[in-house]
Amino acid sequence: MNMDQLKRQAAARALEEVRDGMQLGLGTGSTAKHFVELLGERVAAGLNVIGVPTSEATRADAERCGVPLTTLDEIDHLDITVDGADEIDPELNLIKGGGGALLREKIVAAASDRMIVIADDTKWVPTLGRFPLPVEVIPFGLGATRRGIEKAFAECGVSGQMAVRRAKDGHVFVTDGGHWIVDAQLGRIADPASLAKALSAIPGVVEHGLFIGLASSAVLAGGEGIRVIE
Ligand code: ABF
Repeated sequence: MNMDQLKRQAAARALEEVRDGMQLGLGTGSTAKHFVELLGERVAAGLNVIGVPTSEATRADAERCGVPLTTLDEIDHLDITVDGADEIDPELNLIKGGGGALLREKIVAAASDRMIVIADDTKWVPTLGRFPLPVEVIPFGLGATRRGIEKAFAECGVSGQMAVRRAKDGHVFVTDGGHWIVDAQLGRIADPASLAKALSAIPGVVEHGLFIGLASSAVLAGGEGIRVIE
C-alpha cells in the first residue's frame, strides 16, 4: 500500500466517528483532503453535516465535494475536527503548519469538542522537533520578533536555524491571514508545553505550530494496519 492509500485509510477510519447532524472542523493538507473527499461521498448519500474549513484550499475542496460550509460566527462550537499533522508525540502533542494553515487550524481545533489527527505512521515520533517548527509572524518588526523567538528558544533549552518560508516561486510565503512564517530547525523539543507558552507571549508572533493538549486521538495508518491512540 502506498503512502496516499495509507492516508486515505486513516481518513476513512476518522469518518466512522462522524454522526448525522455534526458540526465538523475540516483540516488542511493531503491527508485531510482525503477526509473531505470521503465526507463529500457520504453527504451525497444523505449524511447531514456542516463544516468549517481551516484554509482557503480546504474551502475550495469542500465546495467541490459538496460539503456544506459555515463559519465560527454562525455556530458556537464544533463536535469534531479532523486534521493532519507534521509530527505527533506519545502525549498527542503535535507540530503542525507545514502546509501554512496553522493559525486557522488552531482556532478551529480549539473550538472543537474533539480533535482527531489523521496521518500515516511516519508522523509518529518519540519527541517533537525533527520537523521544522513553523512560527507565524507579523512582517512588521520581524527583526525584533526573531530576537524574541531566539530568547524563548534559549530559555527553553533549544536552538537552531530559522528561515522565513518561501513559496515555490521564490517569493515570501504569505498565509491565508496575510502573515509570514519562520521555520525553526530545532531537532529535539524536550519541553514542548513550555516552548509553546514562551512563543505565545512574544509580540509579533501570531501563532506557532505546537498544538499542546488539543488532540483527543490520533489515527495512524501503516503497513501493519490502523492504530488509534487516545
Ligand atoms: C496540515 O497539513 C498541517 O498542519 C500539516 O502541516 C499538514 C500535514 O499534511 P499532510 O497530511 O499532507 O502530510 O494538517
